[in-house]
Formats: sequence, structure tokens, C-alpha cells
Amino acid sequence: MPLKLYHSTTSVCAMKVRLALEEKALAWESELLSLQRGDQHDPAYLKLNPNGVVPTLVDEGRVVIESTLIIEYLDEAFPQAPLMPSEPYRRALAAPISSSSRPTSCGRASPASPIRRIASASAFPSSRAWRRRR
Ligand SMILES: N[C@@H](CCC(=O)N[C@@H](CS)C(=O)NCC(=O)O)C(=O)O
Repeated sequence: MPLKLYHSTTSVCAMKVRLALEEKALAWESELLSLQRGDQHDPAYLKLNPNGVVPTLVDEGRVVIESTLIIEYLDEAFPQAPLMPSEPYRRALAAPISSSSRPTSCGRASPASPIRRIASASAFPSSRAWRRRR
């Protein structure tokens, strides 16, 4: 059973999970919600994500919420193409990038933060690949 991602086109939190799925080349099924229409408040969706926000990942019936936790889950559950370096010092250097996109700061990275620099980089093949598919 493929991974299922509940997401929306306008959500940066959902976008970072899609980037992780693409980087790891994982097959996934799309459940596209319209935040404008209020799909996130649908009682059936609230059973999966009581916070009424996207993204939500379902893996073999197991529900994972919170974008950063979803990415960490994916990286541990599917070790191919790891998102984090294995060498401890390099992991330490990468940690601020990961922590600046923690759930509480989703979409609120400061102008100087590493995640913002990465997001504004011109070469972002994974997001382009995702857009091409839609
Ligand atoms: N901490 C959550 C935040 C999720 C979140 O705020 N998602 C926004 C889109 S980026 C959302 O679904 N908003 C819908 C609403 O507020 O009604 C995460 O990182 O997954």
C-alpha cells in the first residue's frame, strides 16, 4: 500500500514533505485538500489530524502529523537516499536547517535562516519535478 499524503497546493508545510518524498523517490498517493474550501475542517479529516491542518501522512493505516515529524519518520522508515548526513559533524551542521523548519516555525523562518536561503535557491529540481507532474 503506497504512502498517502493529505496536502494542499498552498501549504509550505505540505510542500516540504513533498520535497522529502521526491528526494527519497518514494511512491505516494495524493489526497489534495482545498484549504480555501475548508476541507481541513471535514469531520473525517479531523479524525486523522485533530489540528485541522495539512500535511498528514498515512503509512499502512498509521497516521503521522506535523510536517517535520513526518519528514523525520520518512527518513527513518525508508533509509534509502537519507536526507541527513551520517557523519556526526555534518549532522550537527545540518541540524539548524532542520530545526528552522520545525512545526512551530513552519513558514516563519527568519530572512537569514538557512532554510530560507535554501528555499530561495534557483536550482530546486524536486519542486519543479513535482509541479510538472500536476
Ligand atoms: N505545525 C504544522 C503546521 C501545519 C499548518 O499550519 N498547515 C497550514 C498550511 S501551511 C494549514 O493547514 N492551515 C489550514 C488552516 O489554518 O485552516 C506542521 O508543520 O505540519
